[in-house]
Amino acid sequence: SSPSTLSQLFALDSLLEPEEIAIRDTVRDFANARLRPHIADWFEDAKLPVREIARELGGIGALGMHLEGYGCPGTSATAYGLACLELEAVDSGIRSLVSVQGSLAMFSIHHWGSEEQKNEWLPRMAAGEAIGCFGLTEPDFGSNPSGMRTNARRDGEDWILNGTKMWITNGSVADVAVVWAKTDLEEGARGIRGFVVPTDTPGFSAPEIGKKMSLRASVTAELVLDDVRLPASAMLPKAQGLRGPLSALNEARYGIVFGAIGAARDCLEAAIAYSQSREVFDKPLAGYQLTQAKLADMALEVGKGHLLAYHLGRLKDRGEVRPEQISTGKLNNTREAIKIARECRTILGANGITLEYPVIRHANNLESVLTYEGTSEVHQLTIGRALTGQDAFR
Ligand code: TGC
Ligand code: FAD
Repeated sequence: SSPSTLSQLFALDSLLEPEEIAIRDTVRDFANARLRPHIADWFEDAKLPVREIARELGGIGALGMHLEGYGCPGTSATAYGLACLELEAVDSGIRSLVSVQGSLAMFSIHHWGSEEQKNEWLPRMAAGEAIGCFGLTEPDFGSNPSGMRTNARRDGEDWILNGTKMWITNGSVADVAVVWAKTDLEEGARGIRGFVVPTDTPGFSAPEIGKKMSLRASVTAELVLDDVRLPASAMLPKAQGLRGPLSALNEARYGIVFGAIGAARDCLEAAIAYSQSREVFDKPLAGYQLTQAKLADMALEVGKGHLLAYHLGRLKDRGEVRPEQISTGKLNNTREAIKIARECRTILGANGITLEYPVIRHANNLESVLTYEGTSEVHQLTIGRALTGQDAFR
C-alpha cells in the first residue's frame, strides 16, 4: 500500500484552520527553499548570516508574528507555533533566532515597554532590520535567575548598569539588548527591572562564545556591561520583579513546544526515507520488523507531541494557558525529540553521524534545547509544584 505521511496518520491538518495551514505552508516553503540548502554548511562553519536571514524572516512575517500592532502581523498563537515547528524542522538555531527576536526581546518591549520604546524598536525588529537579544542568564545564575548580580544604580536621572550575562543568543549581532538587572532597593524602582540597551552604548560589549558542539548555526555571546549609562527612559516601565522576564520565557517556551517536534519530525522523515532505500541482508531496512517497531514508536511520540502542541496553542489562543501547562509541553516534546533523534541515528548507521543527513545535527542541537528556556529538571519541578503545592526548587 502507498505510505502515509506522519501528518496523515494523525489527521493533523483536521485540527487547523485554513489560514493557519496557509501560514504554515508559507513558512515551510520558505524554510525548504531558502534555509535547508545551506544549513549543513552554516552548522559546520558555525556561521549564520543572521542579518540576511532576519530580513527574509521579517519579509514573511515570522518575527513577532503573534504580536499586535507596531508592524507585527498579529496571527494566532497556533499559527506562530506552526511557524516555529517548520523552522526548527530545518534547524533549532533558526527557530532560536525567531524565538529570541519575537518571543523574548520584542515581547518584553511590547508587553512591558513604553509607547516610545515600542515605536522606536518594534517596527524595525518585525521587519528584521534591527536584531534583538535577551540577557537574563549569568555565569553563576542560569536556572535561578533571582540570584542575578547584574546591577542598575541611579546617577541623577540616569541608570548605570554593571554585570555580565552569559549564553546570550544573538548577543554579538544585536542592535538592542533587553537586559534584566537588580536595582537598588532604596531608589523607588524595586527589585529586578528590564532595560532596553542599544548595543552601541559605551561600556557595552558582547564577545562571541566559540567551540560549541550544539546550536552551531546560532550566534551565542557573553554580554559585558561596564558602567553602561542609560537615560531614565531606558527602563521597561511596566515590568517589576522576576515576573517580567518569566512572562517572556513563557512565550519562547511555547514556541519550543512546537519547534522541538519539528526537529523530531525531520529526523523521523529522514529515517523513514533512508530505511526504504538502504538494503541490508538483501532487502530494504524498512521491511524488517525491528525497524518498523522503531518507526511506529517514534511516530506515536511525534503524533502525540503535535497533539499536545496544538492543544496548548488553542489554550493560548483563548488566553487560558498557564505556565505549568507550557512546562508539560516543553518538557515532553524536547525530551521525546532528543530520544527520537538518537533512535533515528541508529537507523542511518554510519551515515547518521555525518552532516549529509540532518539527524546528528538535530540531536546535537536538542542538547541545548533540553537545557535552555528552563532545563528539564526545572520543568519537572514546575509541574511537581503544580501537582503537590510544594516548592522543591530550594
Ligand atoms: P517564583 O517565586 O516562582 O516566581 C517569581 C515571580 O514570577 C512569577 N512567575 C511567573 N510569571 C510568569 N510566567 C512564569 N512562568 C512564571 N513563573 C513564576 C511568580 O508568580 C512571581 O511573581 P510575583 O509577582 O508574585 O513576584 O520564582 P523562583 O525564583 O522560585 O523561580 C522559579 C523558576 C525556577 C521556575 C524560574 O526561576 C525559572 O523558570 N528558571 C529557569 C530560567 C530560564 O528558563 N532561563 C531561560 C533564559 S532565556 C533562554 O534560555 C533563551 S534560549 C534561546 C531560545 O529561546 O531559543
Ligand atoms: P544550571 O542552572 O547551573 O543547571 C545545572 C544543572 O542543575 C541542570 O541539570 C539543572 O537542571 C540542575 N538544577 C538546577 N536547579 C536545580 C534544582 N533546584 N534541583 C535539581 N536540579 C537543578 N539565556 C538567556 O538569558 N538568553 C539567551 O538568549 C540564552 N540563549 C542560550 C543559548 C544556548 C545555546 C544555551 C545553551 C543557553 C542559552 N541561555 C540563554 C542560557 C540558558 O537559559 C541556561 O543555560 C539555562 O537556564 C540553564 O542554566 P545553567 O546553564 O546555568 O545551568
